[in-house]
Amino acid sequence: MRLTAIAGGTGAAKLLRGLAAAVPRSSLTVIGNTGDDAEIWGLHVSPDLDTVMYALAGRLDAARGWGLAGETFRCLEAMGDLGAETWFNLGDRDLATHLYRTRALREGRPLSAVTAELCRRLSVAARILPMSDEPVRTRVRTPDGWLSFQEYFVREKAQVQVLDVEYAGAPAARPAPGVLEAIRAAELVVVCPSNPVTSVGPVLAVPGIAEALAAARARVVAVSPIVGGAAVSGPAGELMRARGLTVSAVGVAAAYAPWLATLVMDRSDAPHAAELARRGVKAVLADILMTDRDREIALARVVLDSRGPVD
Ligand code: FO1
Repeated sequence: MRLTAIAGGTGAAKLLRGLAAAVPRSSLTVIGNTGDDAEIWGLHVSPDLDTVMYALAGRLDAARGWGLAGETFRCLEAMGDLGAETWFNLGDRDLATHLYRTRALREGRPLSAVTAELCRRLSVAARILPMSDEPVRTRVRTPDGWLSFQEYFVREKAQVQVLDVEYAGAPAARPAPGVLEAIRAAELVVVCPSNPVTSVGPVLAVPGIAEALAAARARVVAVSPIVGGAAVSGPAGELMRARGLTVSAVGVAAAYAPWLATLVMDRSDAPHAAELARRGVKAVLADILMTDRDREIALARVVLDSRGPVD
């Protein structure tokens, strides 16, 4: 079965690990968010692409949910000694990925080609595509002005008020090679349990991607990142409010209208099923907290079972 997933970082990585355990890895294409990409110490960092890549390579740090397992931070310490900014924790081995990527980009190679090369080197059999080879940057407006996503999320620990969110560069960006084809050819499209505003939103902001989802012959199934009235992790709630979305399964479905067919959501959200049905979205109830590998696989199976003819 050809499976195409739209993914942010940590939450997506867990579901993708589950899916990769349940289907042949070569049948899985991941369209990754690059709105979080940042330049740190002159290096191009693609946190969501790397989180997914490391997870599928079996090398993701389990406790942090980003970066490499067994990482050290000696270079970060040394950069601090030199007076450089150290709020973004680049690990010593992770640095190799950013050095490799940055050099290749400076040689003029597109991000999609560099990502494919990194995946090959790390023996990742799934295909990971950046949403676009052109820069799209998520920016957050606060009472003190605009911040890049990483300034908001890591430096400010998401503790500042969010007034607005924008995807700078999106109108001029084109989907990376293979993105539209992967959506068209998929037998199932999965929107991972990622932040609808800052992880999936940038992907949908690239002209042509939302249209391809609306025209897809495959059923589009999303997994909710919201349980009750709060995000499973991170600032998704605050960001959804800033975009005028209610913080609930219904708000997630609204973010993905009109192409969402099925929303896999927590059992405790069963009362929202009727409202989703009115909006043409089928609710599937499941245990959506992926606290261990068995639960990742179990949720992946629920997602795979939810495919079928659109009714
Ligand atoms: N997240 C943090 O909360 N603090 C960090 O210092 C941090 C460093 C970092 C380095 C490389 C990388 O690939 C990811 C990193 N992340 C860090 C995660 C990242 O900021 C976010 O999880 C994503 O951008 C949101 O999906």
